[in-house]
Order: sequence, then C-alpha cells, then structure tokens
Amino acid sequence: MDNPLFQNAAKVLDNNWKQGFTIPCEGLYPFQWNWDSGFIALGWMHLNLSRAKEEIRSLLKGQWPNGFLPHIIFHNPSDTYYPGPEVYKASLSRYSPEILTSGITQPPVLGFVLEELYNNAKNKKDILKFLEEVYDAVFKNHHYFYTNRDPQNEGLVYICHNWEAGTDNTPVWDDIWATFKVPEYDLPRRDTQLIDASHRPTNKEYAYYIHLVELFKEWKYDDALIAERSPFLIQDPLFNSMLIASNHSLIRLGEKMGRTEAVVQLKHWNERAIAAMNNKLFDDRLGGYVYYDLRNERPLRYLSSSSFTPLFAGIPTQEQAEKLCANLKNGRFDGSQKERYLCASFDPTSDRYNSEKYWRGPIWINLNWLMYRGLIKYDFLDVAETIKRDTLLLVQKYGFYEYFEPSKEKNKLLKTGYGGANFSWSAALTIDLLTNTKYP
Ligand code: 9WN
Repeated sequence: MDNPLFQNAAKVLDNNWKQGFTIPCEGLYPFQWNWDSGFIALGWMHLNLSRAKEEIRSLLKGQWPNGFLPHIIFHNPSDTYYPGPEVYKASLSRYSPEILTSGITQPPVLGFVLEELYNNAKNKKDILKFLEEVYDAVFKNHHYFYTNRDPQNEGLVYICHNWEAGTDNTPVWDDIWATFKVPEYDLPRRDTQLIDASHRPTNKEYAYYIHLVELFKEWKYDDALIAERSPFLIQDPLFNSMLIASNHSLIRLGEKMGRTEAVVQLKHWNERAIAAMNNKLFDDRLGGYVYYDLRNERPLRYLSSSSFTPLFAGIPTQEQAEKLCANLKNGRFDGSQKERYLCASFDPTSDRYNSEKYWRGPIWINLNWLMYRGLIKYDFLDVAETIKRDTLLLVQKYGFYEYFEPSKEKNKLLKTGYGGANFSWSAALTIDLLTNTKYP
C-alpha cells in the first residue's frame, strides 16, 4: 500500500520487532506484553503472516502448565522497566515455567485474534495448520479462567490486579484503593523518567499496585488464596467481553477443526457468561456495562470506554446496544456539540475525568478498534465511521502515540499525542483499519 500512514505504521512495527516478538514501545515497555501481542499480530497479519504466527508462539512460550498466561514475558533482560522479573518472582508459584514471566494476566484476546488470522488468510490450509498448533493452548487458558476465577460460579471471571485489566489507573479503582492500607515502598520507577509524569499514574497509586504483587507472592500466586483474600477482586466488563468474544471465535474455529468436546464446553461457558453480563453488569440508568467489586459486593457505577466493549462480543440486546450508542452520539462521550473525538477512556462528565492522564480520560487506539468493530456488528454504521475517522485523524496528525487528547479544542494547540511514541498497537491497528476490506 502506497499510503504514507500505512508505510509509517509498518516501520514502527518493524523497529519494535525483536527476534520473535514485538515490544510495545522502545524503552518504556521493553518486553513482550500479552494483549499487546494479540493486537500487534493483527497488524503483522497484513504485512508478514509468519511474524504474526511467531508473535503468538512467543507469547505462548510463557504459558504456565495450569493454562495461566502471564501479562509480561521477559524473553530478554532490560533495565528500563519497573517492575521486572525480580519483583514478580513468579518462580514462587508451583506452576511457573522455566522462562521468566510476571505472575498476573491480561485480557484474553488470543481467541478472536486467531479467527481474524483465519478470516484474512488466503491460504486456509496453511493457517489451519497453525491453528492446530495453538488452539489447545488458548482453550486451556479459557479453562484456567472458568475453573479458577469464578468462585461463586456465576459465569463471570474476576481480575485480581489493576494491571490485569489493561486499563491500569481507571478512576473506577479509586473506590477500591480507598479500602487499602499499604506500607511505604521504595519505587524505583522508570516510566516517569521516560514520560511526562503528569500523564502517568501517581506514586501513591503505584504503591497499591506493588502491594498487591507483594500479597500474591506471600500466597505463592495460589489462586484459591487470592480468591479468598485479595482486596482487589473485580468482575470487569472489558476483560469478560474479551473472553466471551474469544470463546465465540474458538467455537467457530473448533467447528471447522472437529474439536467437538471443546466446542460444547465453550458454548456452555458463553451461555452463562452472556446472561451474567446482561443481568449483573449492565447498568440501565447509565446505559452501559459497569465493573463489579466482588470483594465488597457492590457495583462500581461509572462509564468508561470498557462499558462499550460488550458490543464487540455481541453481548447486548438491540435495546441495550441502543442505550450504549446514545452515550456516543451527542452524548456523554462525544458531547452535545460533538466537542470531543471518540472515545475518551473515562466518562468526560465525571469530576474524576482527566483528559491527559493515561486511562483516566485519553483515547486509546485498541479500545477504539474494539468499539468500531462492535458498532458495525450492531449496524450503528455512522458512529462506527466517526470512531474510525477520529482514530485515523489522530494518528495521522501526531503519529503512533500511546494515547491521545479527546478535546477538539485542546487538540488545536497540541503538537503530540500522550505517553510513549511509536507505540506498537496504535500502528498495528491503524494498519488493520486501513487494510481490512471486510469492514467499511
Ligand atoms: C503494565 C504495554 C502495557 C499495556 C497496558 C498499559 C501499560 C503497563 C505499565 O502498558 O501497562 O502492564 O507499566 O503501565 O496500560 O494496557 O498492555 O503496552
């Protein structure tokens, strides 16, 4: 493709490729990250399918024998990131593998990424061979979730750390941190030396994050103990939507591959999961899905970009979907005068909103991509088109930053995006938006 935006995106991925996997961002994130790799593979599939496959193989090298898939795989040493493997000490778990990994996970995107690879592949025989190689590992990861992270057998899985959400410092957690008492920690942070600290989480927040890791180490990463004692235990609509969408994909792929037993199990998980999402996490008054604090048994009634991701997994009824959409069309997120680009990561009408600070407001390209696809699924083509247009406008104007300012007014004065530059999933998903002819 001649398009210079496409060419620049391809360059970013190429520069971030490190012998078998792609780092999210030079310096800031120098290892392999779990859900990043899924989105990154969607870029590679248009450029170089072998790299997309290798990306996934490298991620699965970090899988624990119980099916758990860590959020960071430390293939290579680096001193530009904190916390590294010496903080996680994953070897304390009886399941940890030879390779160095973290001890927490991230949203399970691999299932639907595999289906995207299948749908885009010209040579179906070749891609099916690859799917034969990795399908069971991904299924085992889903099995891990439903057997270890659903203590009340509701069909919804929990996350036990904010870094598992992927939306690390969303204001939703403020209510959880208020229940915490943490010791003083020495925090040799590297991120705030690399990036404007006002765009990153505070030290106070980092102390909560590290405290949770210290507790999990004390409990040797034992899932039963975590379920019983972790002060952070959340049912997350984004995380569960990724799992449900991945279940759907594994069902469709499994049917092609003759995986009858797996398909029956996946259908059973999804039936219960979808019902639980709609009965428990949909907030009718807000018109969106919200988080549930399982430890303190209370819903956390805030809208964020995660609230809309169930569209991607086909979870809402048409009526619920329309309510979601109302927040995006002259609603809370874009504004009555359409004064904001879509889609802020947190409710812009909330006093907790901060348009520059990480997951407290800025626009993230992976969430936009998920919403774009979800809106198309429900035939909201005009809002889908707005999201796509806004996404491409921002990366075109500034380059492939980690996150972006939603306010159109503020954008008139800005010269850059926020966070890390040359960020891999921003580039990879731009490539998909520009290339994938199956979507308008
Ligand atoms: C912790 C790698 C990751 C993303 C997350 C994003 C950020 C890490 C950090 O970077 O989190 O996992 O150190 O801030 O929030 O979604 O996967 O790009």
